[in-house]
Amino acid sequence: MKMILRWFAGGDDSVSLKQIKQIPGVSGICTMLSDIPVGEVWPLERLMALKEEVNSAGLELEVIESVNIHEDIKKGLPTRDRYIDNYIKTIENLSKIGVKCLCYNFMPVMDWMRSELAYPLSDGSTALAYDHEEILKMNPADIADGILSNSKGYYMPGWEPERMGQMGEDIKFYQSMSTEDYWNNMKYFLDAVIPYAEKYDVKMAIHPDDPPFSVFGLPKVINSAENMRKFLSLNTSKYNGLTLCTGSLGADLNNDIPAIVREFAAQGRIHFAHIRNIKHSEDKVFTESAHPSQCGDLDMYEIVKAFYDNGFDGYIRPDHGRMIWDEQARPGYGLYDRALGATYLLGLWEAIEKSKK
Ligand code: DNO
Repeated sequence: MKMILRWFAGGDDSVSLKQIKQIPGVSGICTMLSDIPVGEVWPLERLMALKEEVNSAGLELEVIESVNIHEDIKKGLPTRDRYIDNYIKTIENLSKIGVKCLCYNFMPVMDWMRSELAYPLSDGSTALAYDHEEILKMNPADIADGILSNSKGYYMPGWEPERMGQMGEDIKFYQSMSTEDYWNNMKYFLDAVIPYAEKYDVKMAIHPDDPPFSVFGLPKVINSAENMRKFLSLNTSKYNGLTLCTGSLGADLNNDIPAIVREFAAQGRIHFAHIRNIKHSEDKVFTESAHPSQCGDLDMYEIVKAFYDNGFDGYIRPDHGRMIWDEQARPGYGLYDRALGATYLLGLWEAIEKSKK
């Protein structure tokens, strides 16, 4: 297992590589080139410079999060082949700089979604929060505005402003698409890309839908054990795997996260884990919380143990943190709470490991 942190390249992060290097036990980072338009090839020279920057801070760059998927692929349009070819060229370039794992998602139109980015918690910190009723009262453009205008000027992953103008039309398109067609488009993508992921030794790790239930009638597919089983059976290569995000899946109270981890880790199909905790006040209403079990609904000991017991040898990152100690940073991605999260998760891992000896 390797513990990493998400870092935003190109001067778009309040957190420095030097600070990340000083978190005990963190060996590397995951990042992305957020200025390359979705669907275009990531140039090798840019990737080599990125690797040099990360390595010279004493950190590894073995994970990319994310190379986003062009909507034409998700829609199954004839133009998808051009974007799939570009995706394959990007995988080849990533392999040349030593990337081993590629996190991506297959969510239609919008990536993750929250109703608030700075919800006040009782300890005086703020956190990302979700309230389904609130979301349904807004229209998608308002949600995009809310996220982009509260991002404190940082790029918000998955919410590229240039795509937002298209949102209304895209949503209509997906509302009239059957979920089965959506699965077929996913299989088409996997069957085209996975052989190259194998060839270049880059493990593909899909991120679950966040939230894991439908909003605005959009198809949601990576949201439960049953659907993840279906996803993994679409293409049975080990290179077709999962980013197991505990907070995304945990937003559906029916998901038993330790059981899900046990099942898919034992099959060697989890390549990357995003570990965070959330606290529900009612169904589909939750705030993100600090990582420890006592702060949220998820039992982090059972989750980490499920990874350990099933031989997980991929990457883990503490996921979103609260904003604490007056930090000014990208919502969810400050330094302090994520550093506490990494330390806590590493502590659990060490205790579980030593208890077995
Ligand atoms: C949000 C992240 C997501 C995630 C993508 C993976 O903070 O968890 O944007 O990176 O869904 O493609």
